Amino acid sequence: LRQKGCVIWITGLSGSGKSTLACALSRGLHSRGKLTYILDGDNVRHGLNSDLSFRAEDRAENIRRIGEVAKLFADAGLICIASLISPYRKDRSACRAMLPEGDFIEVFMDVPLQVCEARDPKGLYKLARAGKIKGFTGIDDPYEPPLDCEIVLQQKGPECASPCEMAEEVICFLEEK
Ligand code: GGZ
Repeated sequence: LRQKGCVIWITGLSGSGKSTLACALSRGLHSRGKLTYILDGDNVRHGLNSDLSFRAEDRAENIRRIGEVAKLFADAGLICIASLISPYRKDRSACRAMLPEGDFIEVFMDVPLQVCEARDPKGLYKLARAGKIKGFTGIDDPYEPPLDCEIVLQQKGPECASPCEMAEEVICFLEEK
């Protein structure tokens, strides 16, 4: 029995929790007997996309390649979870257009810049503020939030959802479809 593939595309700022959600989501889906594969921007940039910088054209190419690979996984019947900043709307919509209607589920990690910057897990915001990294998303490079994505996960108030709870919300969406 073949499961139907799709792409879950997680977009948001650095430090917004994309990779954490991707892992929680993958675990939740595995426990329901689903096959998944995670394509994480930061990881893919070490291999397949190691030739790409963070200039706008290179970000576009990073996103295009990950979109194409995600489509291959979805064609093979897997639930492919792509987690990358993917800051520009036009690049995300180009990936959406690669897939049949309904097979691209865009999830926006709606976390304010101040929260991401306070977390700063890798110290990159600090470097960006000091001018040691140029063109850092949210600091001196734009992030265009989705206007019409399938799921928005907010982490604004003090009672924000855990990664597991957010993963369950995404899984509920998939089950309803
Ligand atoms: C944004 C950068 C940059 C710049 C290095 N801008 O939080 P991280 O560290 O682990 O994840 C970020 C990762 C972003 O790669 P993506 O492939 O997701 O980006 S994009 O979709 O825009 O192509 C961050 C690190 O790389 N990083 N320099 N200038 N993030």
